[in-house]
Amino acid sequence: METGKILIKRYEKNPILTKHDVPYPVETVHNAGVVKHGEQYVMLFRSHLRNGRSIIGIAESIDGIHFKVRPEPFFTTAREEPFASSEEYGVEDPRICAMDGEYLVTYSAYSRQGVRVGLARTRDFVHLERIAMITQADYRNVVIFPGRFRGRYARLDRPHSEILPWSIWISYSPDLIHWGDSSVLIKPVTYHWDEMKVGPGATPIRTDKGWLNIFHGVFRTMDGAIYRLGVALHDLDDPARVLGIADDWIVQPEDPWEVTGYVHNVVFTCGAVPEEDGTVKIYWGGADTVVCMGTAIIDELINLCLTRPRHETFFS
Ligand code: BMA
Repeated sequence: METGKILIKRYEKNPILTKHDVPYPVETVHNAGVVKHGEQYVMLFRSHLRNGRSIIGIAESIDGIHFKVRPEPFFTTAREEPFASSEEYGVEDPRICAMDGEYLVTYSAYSRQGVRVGLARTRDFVHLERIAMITQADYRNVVIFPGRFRGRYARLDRPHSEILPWSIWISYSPDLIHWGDSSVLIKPVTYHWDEMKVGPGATPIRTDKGWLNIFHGVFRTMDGAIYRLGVALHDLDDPARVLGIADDWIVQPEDPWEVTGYVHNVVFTCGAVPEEDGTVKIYWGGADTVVCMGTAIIDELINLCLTRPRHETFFS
């Protein structure tokens, strides 16, 4: 593959959603999970309130670009146990997985216990049923694969560790509630764009060559951290087998609303929608302040993983 080719075409009228599109008071509109539901694209997005805590809003669109935000948030901090005590500081960064006629929503839940990941389900994006907290403290970024592997569900997630830099792990579950058989798959690489941490981003996309995993990576500079997006390909039948992790990032903060905002120099994805024409719409938060969208050709992202893979791993 030609090196240096721009693989992501930013939508020319980015950002596609800002706080001014929201009919209730919020300070930001960012990290968004998006899925196709019937004829519509449904977006669940994170917003900061003026107390600094986050809630999840919902917006709908016919074309995946122009979204209309509903008058009320989709969900906020739970009022009842067993969820309330895990969500008292807010809910963040929703991911949506379409499976078996329903949508599984994973989100980060903050509380005095730390950060955990909650799982909820909806069939219609009207009623949301919380299922369980599916991690202990110090986990974020759970994306569930829209498929089963020898009868089990699989997810990517990102525990925090003082010893191993923030890395992407895989775990399995028979019932979506109890998870285990965990192993680490993708680690930061020293003096590389993801040296500080990596974490799952969008729900993995099934392709005929494998699962396309669009993740984020972070590099620490003297001016703070820079969040970028990268891609990896996982085996279709055995997602713990990583077929290739692209050496290059695919999106980095460049537009003014990605470089400057609530947290500067951030592009952060929670969702991407594959289209029938072989393209994918990737949604990312810009500077934790607005929602942006770009398109890519899925085969080009796969090629990047396979033809320009990183050879060095954290331990090599
Ligand atoms: C991460 C999360 C994301 C956020 C990113 C950049 O740790 O909090 O929600 O987009 O930092 O601030």
